[in-house]
Amino acid sequence: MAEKNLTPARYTITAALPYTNGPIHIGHLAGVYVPADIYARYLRLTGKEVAFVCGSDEHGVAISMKAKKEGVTPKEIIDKYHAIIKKSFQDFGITFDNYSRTSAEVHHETASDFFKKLYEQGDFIEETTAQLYDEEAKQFLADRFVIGTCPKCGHEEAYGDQCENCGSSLNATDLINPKSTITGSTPTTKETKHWFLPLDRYEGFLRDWILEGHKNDWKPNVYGQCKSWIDGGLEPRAVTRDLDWGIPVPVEGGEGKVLYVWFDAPIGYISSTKEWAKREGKDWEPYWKDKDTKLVHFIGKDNIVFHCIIFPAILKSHGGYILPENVPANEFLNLEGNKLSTSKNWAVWLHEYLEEFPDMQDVLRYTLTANTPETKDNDFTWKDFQARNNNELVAILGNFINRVVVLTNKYYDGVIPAPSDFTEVDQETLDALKKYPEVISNSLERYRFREAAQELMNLARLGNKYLADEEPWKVIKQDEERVQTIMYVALQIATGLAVLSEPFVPFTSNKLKSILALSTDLGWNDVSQKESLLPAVHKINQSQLLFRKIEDSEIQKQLDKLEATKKANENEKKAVTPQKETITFDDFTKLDMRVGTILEAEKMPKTKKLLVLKVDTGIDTRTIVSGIAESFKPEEIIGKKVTVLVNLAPRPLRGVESQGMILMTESKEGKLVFVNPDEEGVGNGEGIS
Ligand code: B3M
Ligand code: ZN
Repeated sequence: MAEKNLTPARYTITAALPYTNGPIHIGHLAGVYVPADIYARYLRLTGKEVAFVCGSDEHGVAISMKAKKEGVTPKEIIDKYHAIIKKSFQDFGITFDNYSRTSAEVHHETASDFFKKLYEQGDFIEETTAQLYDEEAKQFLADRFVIGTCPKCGHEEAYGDQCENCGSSLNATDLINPKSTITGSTPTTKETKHWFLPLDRYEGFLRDWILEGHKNDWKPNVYGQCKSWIDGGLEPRAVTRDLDWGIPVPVEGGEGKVLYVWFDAPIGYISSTKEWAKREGKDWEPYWKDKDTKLVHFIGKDNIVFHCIIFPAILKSHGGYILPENVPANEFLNLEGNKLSTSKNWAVWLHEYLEEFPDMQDVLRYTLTANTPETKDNDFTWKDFQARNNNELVAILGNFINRVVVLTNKYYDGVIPAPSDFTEVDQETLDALKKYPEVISNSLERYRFREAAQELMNLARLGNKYLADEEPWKVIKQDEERVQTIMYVALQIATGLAVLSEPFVPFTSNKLKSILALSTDLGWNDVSQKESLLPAVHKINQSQLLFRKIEDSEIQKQLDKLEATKKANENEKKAVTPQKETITFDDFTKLDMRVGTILEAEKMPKTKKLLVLKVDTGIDTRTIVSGIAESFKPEEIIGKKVTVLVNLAPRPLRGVESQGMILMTESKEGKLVFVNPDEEGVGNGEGIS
């Protein structure tokens, strides 16, 4: 039975290692990195010893595929995206104690040592089996090199190692109707040796550790997935691959093979901790081997099987390691009602957001926290982003702070006034303030980040209500002493917000601390324990706006950007419509295509799409009706050279006989364009062959 760590000596917090096959988007942030950072910041503020580690996941087929697609080497791909990802995390205020990368030497060593230990202990099954093979590409097909129908849930684009729809871990040979993603061909099979982790042998351990030990404290979505896999029957999983990119298999017979990326990647957390400890002059082992360490993995739901079943089995096999106390996996975030997609560019990319909304990291942090997909998939909309900013950050938090600071400077030149006797309301308000560290802690300790952020906003609401009820701007006229007490109480709330907001909106918290000239590093629990957070005679600085209003035009610009992406994707799909049936050369020679010039153009009355054109075809001047009115104004195409199919049988269109066809195609944005011999010197009547 798992012993619950009531007062951990230290915390090891891990965040899923992002693949370096693309930048970070809001789905990654909402699901993993913002919650993990909030939790790590909060723990540090409560005085806990924390190792918050992450790094780039640089092996695996996803990298090889991206490299093939971009015509570069995998090394070039990982170097490009490792740098982009690492910088964007830094700029966004994600406070990893270490951000490493799995191409680092320390990781190759650590992962190889893990494999060798399990190999020497005889924990693997060494077996030659028939694996999927692409005869055209002369390559074994594993992981993302093959897609097919998931045998568990029927999802038609499951990968060789995992189904992202139901999260199941798969063997490629499990897929129904597999297709190579390299050539599109149907794979054959070919014998090859691999090393298998016999997950079935860990059933007893997993039942006890998870199904018994964590039935009350793991999130239902996580517990439920683990239960269904364990009840569904665990099978041996290959932990090596026939690939040329990855960590070479470090044992006899491993030539030309590498470690399966999901064998090495989670060990990357340990490597990153080692790298950090070495730099800080600390010992890494207590963070991974001491039972008084609390280990928490922050991941998305598609990584549950690897973090709750496979990696713990590897740690258990190796021996001497602690197991995760919790794996609070989140569900997925969608964007404007559609699934986020790197390949379709349907995303809000972090590095682009930081360019387009400079110094507004906290608006995105707060909006993503408010929409964390904790128990079910959730949706990010730009309208909600604007509303969260304008109606909560500006109107509640920003407004309260601004009033407190402006009035303190106006009445007392920024010097905190000494309070006289507190009224009952004053005392109730101060007592309520002192409860907030515990209120927010309760939410955070249960990984309820949305709830925690709303409780923080409730503290700002408390401040606004207190000022609105006490009305210092009116009372000042008849009772100056009373106002001193009112402003003193309000300033304590403002200081409480400066401290408790740091995990959620750290950039704002820093700004607020400098406005309040807060020198001491007040801790989380000081807000409930200290008699006075901001003592009388302390002098604060001038007010500065914490947030600015976001205008409709800024949101519209983002929506237009997504609309253009949607159109491009539709055209991408359209552009690959299957080729028509083959025709003979004789068929082709029947087409008589000539260069023509548009002499006249006018809209066809009562239609949206049709223009009536007069075209000089070099043979004659004829009328042609063309469905281009939504892409061109009549006046803008007079004189335009065009390609005309002149021997198309005439046909009546809305009462006008059209004698031919002008050849058009469509741009990625969905606009019609002329198939156009616009070069100089091409005369009308020229045949087009
Ligand atoms: N690279 C991220 C993903 O599956 C994967 C996480 C590894 S955590 C060890 O999208
Ligand atoms: Zn599935």
